[in-house]
Amino acid sequence: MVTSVVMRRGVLLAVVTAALLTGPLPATAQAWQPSPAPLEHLDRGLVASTTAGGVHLSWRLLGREATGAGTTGLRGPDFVVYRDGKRLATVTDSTTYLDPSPTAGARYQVAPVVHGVTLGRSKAVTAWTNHYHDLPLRKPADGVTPAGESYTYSANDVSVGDVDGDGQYEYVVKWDPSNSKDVSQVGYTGPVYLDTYRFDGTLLHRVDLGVNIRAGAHYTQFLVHDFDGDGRAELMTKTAPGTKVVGRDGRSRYVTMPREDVRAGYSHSDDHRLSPDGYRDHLIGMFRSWHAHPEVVAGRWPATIEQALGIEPRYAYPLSQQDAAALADHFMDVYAPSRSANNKLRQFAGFVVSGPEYLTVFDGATGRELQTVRYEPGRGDDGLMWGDYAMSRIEPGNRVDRFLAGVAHLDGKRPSAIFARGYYTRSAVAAYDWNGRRLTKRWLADSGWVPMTNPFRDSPHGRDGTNPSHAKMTTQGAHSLSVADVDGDGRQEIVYGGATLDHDGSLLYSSTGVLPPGSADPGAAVRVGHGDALHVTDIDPNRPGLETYMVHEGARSAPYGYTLRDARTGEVVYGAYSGMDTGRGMVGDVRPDVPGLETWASMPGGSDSAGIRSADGRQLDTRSPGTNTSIRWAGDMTTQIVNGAQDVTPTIDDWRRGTLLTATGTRTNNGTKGTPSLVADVFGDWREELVVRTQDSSALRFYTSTEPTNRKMYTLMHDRQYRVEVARQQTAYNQPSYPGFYLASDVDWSRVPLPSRPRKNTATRGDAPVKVLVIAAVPCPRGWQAKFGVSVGCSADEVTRSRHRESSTPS
Ligand SMILES: [Ca+2]
Ligand SMILES: [Ca+2]
Ligand SMILES: [Ca+2]
Ligand SMILES: [Ca+2]
Repeated sequence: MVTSVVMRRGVLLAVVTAALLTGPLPATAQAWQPSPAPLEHLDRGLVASTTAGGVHLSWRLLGREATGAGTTGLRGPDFVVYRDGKRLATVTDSTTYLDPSPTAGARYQVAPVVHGVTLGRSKAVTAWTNHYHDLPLRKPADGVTPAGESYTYSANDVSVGDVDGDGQYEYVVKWDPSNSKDVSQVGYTGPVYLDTYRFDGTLLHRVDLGVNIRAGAHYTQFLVHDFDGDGRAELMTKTAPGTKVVGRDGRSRYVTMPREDVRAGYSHSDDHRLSPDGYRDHLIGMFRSWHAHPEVVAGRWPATIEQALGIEPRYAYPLSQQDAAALADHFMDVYAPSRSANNKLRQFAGFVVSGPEYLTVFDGATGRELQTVRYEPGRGDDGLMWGDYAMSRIEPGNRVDRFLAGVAHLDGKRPSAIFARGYYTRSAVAAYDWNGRRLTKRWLADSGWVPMTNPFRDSPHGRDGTNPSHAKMTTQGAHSLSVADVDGDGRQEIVYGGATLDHDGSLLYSSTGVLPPGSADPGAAVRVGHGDALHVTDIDPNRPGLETYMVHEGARSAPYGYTLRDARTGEVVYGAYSGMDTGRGMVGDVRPDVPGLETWASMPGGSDSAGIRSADGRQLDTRSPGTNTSIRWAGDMTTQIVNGAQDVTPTIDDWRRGTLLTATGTRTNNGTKGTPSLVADVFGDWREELVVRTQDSSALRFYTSTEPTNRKMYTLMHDRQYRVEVARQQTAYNQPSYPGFYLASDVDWSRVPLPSRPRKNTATRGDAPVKVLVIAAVPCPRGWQAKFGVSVGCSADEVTRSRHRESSTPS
């Protein structure tokens, strides 16, 4: 079957075989690999930085410009470099150039040369006055909490998207108050703001999340991505009553509350933050309704609070206000401290455990609210059902308020937004599609509640949830998530720590291991379990497919301190028991003399140091590099590490060569995590920029690598996995972003996928090849792909603009 598409006077006219329009798609058509999503439309990304040796220029090779493999990089257009309109050089083997004798105020441009024809020049740029660029920020005013504590702001995580469709990224900056909290820490926080800036520092809008969203790494996960394919990125995040946007006109507008919430008496002036007295009242209310709790009614929980707390019967049920108050006081002053001296519930303040929870899509350019829906799943309670009262550490508002977010091409075509809640016990992941008009839920993968016999004394971690299809998702999630096509069918999966959700939301696998001698329960088969660091890419190019490297927190209850697993099956390739919380781990090409990416984990205690391991598990060194985050900085495609945390100046360090950059005057974020605001290929060549805040948060500082390179590679943002990994970098404990293929110093260029050529479908299909005409240059009009089926693709590409290109769908 042939689908042909012609372009006439700028209007797309589709002439499609009648069967496609009038009848159901033939079986073979339904088995076709989905058309890949259009590549993000990016401009040339030319930047010029001033170095000791001259002006260093760096620009993008776009995904569709790469035409094949060479010896040190991909083939593609040569580039002519212009200075003040005059031809300066032609660059063939990279997308960088050093002008050794620059003139003051010179304007640089580059233009690709395709088949001997010089195509359009990029926008002209002048050199930065330094080797870095500062984007000035508008720091929010200091504030004071209801408890009288003052707080200030510093710039925190950053995400990027082209919000206005001009091919240049804008920067969404999360402002973190100095009193932001981990979910286990009590106290009030200042509100969180999300600012959107142009690269020149123009503030487009500010989202003020308001008092009902607590500040901290686990609360606000913000997605910046073009979800509807109109070429402009949206902003999606969890919101609440009181969330408003301040636009460029200075006017502020609240998000839209569902009518039923307005009728129920909620308003944007609500303050649901608990005071210590408020928490006592909350507990009294919880106890007063104990007899009616579904778990009590069902006989799964003790019938009385006294039974649950292990004390003699004292009161009649339903509890009176007075009796419930007496029990609440007993709980806070006697029972809780008896479980742990750290249980200081009289000081419990600042948490939000009631009130509506929303998810809002904002227009990226204006901040206009596009749609607000209820956040799914809702908290249900203050954490009681989530096990927050069950363990020795009583921490209401903890497990219930663990949020993650990401972007995934679940259908192989359009990106969906992923918003998750919970990973220690109940674990739920929701996928949403935004089509420009409406948010629709694609699926909700939910483990269901983890059953307990007594919510005040139990060990719910590692126990199956009550939803049979996703029961084994529990306790596997990490403090981040990864998105990768682990089974090679063109559709991306959600790697939820130790478990992976298939593109349709079904549970692909949940990894387990056997507890070794010396562990909590030798011989038992248990989940690999939660961990703080997660990396998914082709770590070992000699093994088929992608691998997952993760560290695990379960100590003596976890079969491994770290694992390298087959990302398709979840089976452990190698790993080691640690018996303690193994908190950090990283992968990267730090030993170019050894094939594959190396792996290393922090195994506290000294003698049990994991050191550096090769991709196939051989120990290469007993020492290991840092674990805060990695960066692609060197010209030879090895991996460097960003070091520095808290008040330490960040550095970029190479395992063999030492410090390559000291980012004087800047700081990393998130305390000991020491994460930059962003590490991503946001402009210039394929290398990653280091984006950090200045020490006083007056600016975001961009460092771009000026190390010489002879590697020619398209922008990593044109790799689908890398792009969505950047979108999720901000989530909770920031993790590096990886492409969906092996990319390191010993890369086999013939195995680097070319975005201009659809990849072979590795799934077994057995269908005959089908001719498909792909139109380059025009983003698919909304709904167009759905209308004409999977056989038609559109893309944006400035070089092949207005050309028709024929390609063959993979068989
Ligand atoms: Ca833009
Ligand atoms: Ca959009
Ligand atoms: Ca897949
Ligand atoms: Ca592999």
